[in-house]
Amino acid sequence: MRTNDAVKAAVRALGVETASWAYANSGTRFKVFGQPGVPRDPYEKIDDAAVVNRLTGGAPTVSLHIPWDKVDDYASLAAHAKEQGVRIGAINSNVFQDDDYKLGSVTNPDPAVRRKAIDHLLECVDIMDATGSADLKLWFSDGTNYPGQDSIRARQDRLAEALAETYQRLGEGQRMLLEYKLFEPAFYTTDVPDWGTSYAHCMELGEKAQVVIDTGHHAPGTNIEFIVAFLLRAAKLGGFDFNSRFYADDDLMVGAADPFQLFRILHEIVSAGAHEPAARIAFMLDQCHNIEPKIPAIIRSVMNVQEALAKALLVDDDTLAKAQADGDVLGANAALMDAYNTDVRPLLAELRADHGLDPDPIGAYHRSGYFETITAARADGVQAGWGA
Ligand code: PSV
Ligand code: MN
Ligand code: MN
Repeated sequence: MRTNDAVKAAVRALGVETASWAYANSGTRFKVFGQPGVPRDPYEKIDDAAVVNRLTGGAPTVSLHIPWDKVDDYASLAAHAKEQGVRIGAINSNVFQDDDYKLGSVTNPDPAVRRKAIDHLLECVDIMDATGSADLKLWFSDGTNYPGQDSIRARQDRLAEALAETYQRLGEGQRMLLEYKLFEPAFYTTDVPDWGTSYAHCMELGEKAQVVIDTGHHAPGTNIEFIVAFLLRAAKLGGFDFNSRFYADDDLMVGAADPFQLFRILHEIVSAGAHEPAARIAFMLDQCHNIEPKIPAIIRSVMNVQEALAKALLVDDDTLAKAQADGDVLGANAALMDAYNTDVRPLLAELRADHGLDPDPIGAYHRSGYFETITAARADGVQAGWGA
């Protein structure tokens, strides 16, 4: 059983990666509600991410999405991040917004469209080089809406070709993280619909290719912790896009809908030692804060991951292992539930205080005056939104 100090040290070492687009205005396809103080450009998104990192002590990297975060000079953006005490995390490609991609990007039947899409993926690796990012995160909206629309097998061949060319471009220490999603925007077939498809392509590519699990991208009732355990065993888990969902890809705050699921996922992570930075699991957030204030929502999300991790670290491994070996079903289950039902908030407040942080990061944010400052400073100009 870990001591409280060991739990605190492990939580302290966890880096949750926040997403640049979560600081921008977002919405559903029905409406985007603008909020005051929202960043106008990628530099201001990084400023907000740095505030989350300073207040939580646990969000040292920021994912970018290209071209939403397009700038002239990526090295200067990375230097700005460094000045603010954060780093650039994953570079997310975006081959889902151009008119050319109506019938797909890398799996489009038209070779010229495929070329354009692959060139964008290669450009994202250039951006990784310029920013020091180690991860290329790929999500493809590619698929079909109607039976017979295109050959499912030919599309897999095109996907494999595009991935192979991009994989070849990766440098030393760089990874390709392939995300899957059950459906949407394609409604009949999706070319990377599930972890098995992503895993099979990653296996074919080599060790720099790993699967990323977006917790909102499964059919209802899917056992995500099983996927986590399977991929960890195969050394093919690259990271997470954390969020919560009630129905489909809701992109709500992680740990809001189902904190117990988050705990179960992190229990699999901890039992494989994969929470340690050396395991290189990217704990990313992929959320949209459509109606709630963004920065406090992201702070809440980081805290939710920290709380779930602390609970997972509190599982008494020896008791659990003995109960499992003895076939003691209730004892094994109790070992998990005892940890889950522990209130870890005082321990995490203590951890923050140990490191000179306010024990209450959201209260500290409200007291800091940052919101009033950005609301005044960013009153002019165009706020960044989904797709900008
Ligand atoms: C797709 O639904 C997705 O989860 C991918 O990660 C995209 O890059 C992201 O959402 C955009 O928010
Ligand atoms: Mn995602
Ligand atoms: Mn998604």
